[in-house]
Amino acid sequence: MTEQAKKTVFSGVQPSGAMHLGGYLGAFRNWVALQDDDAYDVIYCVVDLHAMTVPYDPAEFHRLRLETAKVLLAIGIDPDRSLLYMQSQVPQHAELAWILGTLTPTGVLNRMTQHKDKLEKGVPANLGLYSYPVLMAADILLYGADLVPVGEDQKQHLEMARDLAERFNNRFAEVFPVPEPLIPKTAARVMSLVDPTSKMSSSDANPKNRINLDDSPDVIRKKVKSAVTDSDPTVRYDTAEKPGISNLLEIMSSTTGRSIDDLAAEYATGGYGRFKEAVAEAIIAELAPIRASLQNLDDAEVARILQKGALDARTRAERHQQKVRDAVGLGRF
Ligand code: AQP
Repeated sequence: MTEQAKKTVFSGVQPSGAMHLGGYLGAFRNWVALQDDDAYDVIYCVVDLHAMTVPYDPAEFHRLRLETAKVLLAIGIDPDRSLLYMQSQVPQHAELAWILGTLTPTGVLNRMTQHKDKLEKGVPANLGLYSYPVLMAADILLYGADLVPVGEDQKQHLEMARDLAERFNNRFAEVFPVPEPLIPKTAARVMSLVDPTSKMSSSDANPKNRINLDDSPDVIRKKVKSAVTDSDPTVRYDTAEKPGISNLLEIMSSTTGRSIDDLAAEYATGGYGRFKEAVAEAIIAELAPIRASLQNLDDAEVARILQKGALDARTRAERHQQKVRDAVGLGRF
């Protein structure tokens, strides 16, 4: 298939902490599937500018940026088939965010739930956090992406990116395709193991809330064993009454490829202990190849891949961004 006939895919991940099973099942696994499909031209980014919207330690942040890229490579992102780079090394992201910001009504930003959730958790209010969805829209639109593989938590932001593409096209010129989200049917929102009514997250202070992609089998068994459930020992899918068990069913369905009904029928009786053991083994089997690949990756090699990725991404971004500048009246003299 020619490059032009391919659909462009874009997605990003924040280097905000250990990468976990939620992001993997909700998004990264789809990243690899799209890379392996010849119909798509795929671009994946470590969105470090986004991660600066919450308090962080610069030295730790520097390490996490490289570590995040490393985990993506271990998951199966292949730099020969995917464009992989660091957001901050492509200045066009910030430039487009400014332009899109001038088209964003503050009323729309006020309705975004993610920054409100963060403020409730004690993150200091700042302009970057507030305008996070505008930068995310810029990330996606910068390459004229058609498809964005994300978890369900990003649905509202994706809607805003679509809205901004349409606003821009109507106001100036047809520059942007209107991107579609790609959200998996199962495990689109993996929940915390400690509080199954909130999502599994790298920013949660309690590390037991999540399974990290590099957790050892023993740690995975312990975390699943202590996952919060309920006192009725029947395994059945009911997100209102049994959020913990429903979450484990989704995880097991997504990691084994078996349907939730099938799993619920097999584990309905026999107690939570037996079911949890099976869930833990399914996760361990899914993550084993990632852990093994991680051990073989060398920091210098990852840095080299990111440097090459940034060069290619700058060239591509600049090509598209020139159309934006021309459309808004910022073209060259
Ligand atoms: N729990 C989840 N279930 C399904 N998908 C998820 N994603 C994240 N958490 C889940 C998806 O993973 C991609 C990367 O998201 P991110 O970089 O925002 O991940 P994070 O560091 O885990 O996010 P945090 O710490 O929870 O930060 P906030 O609070 O900012 O979201 C995305 O496609 C996301 O949908």
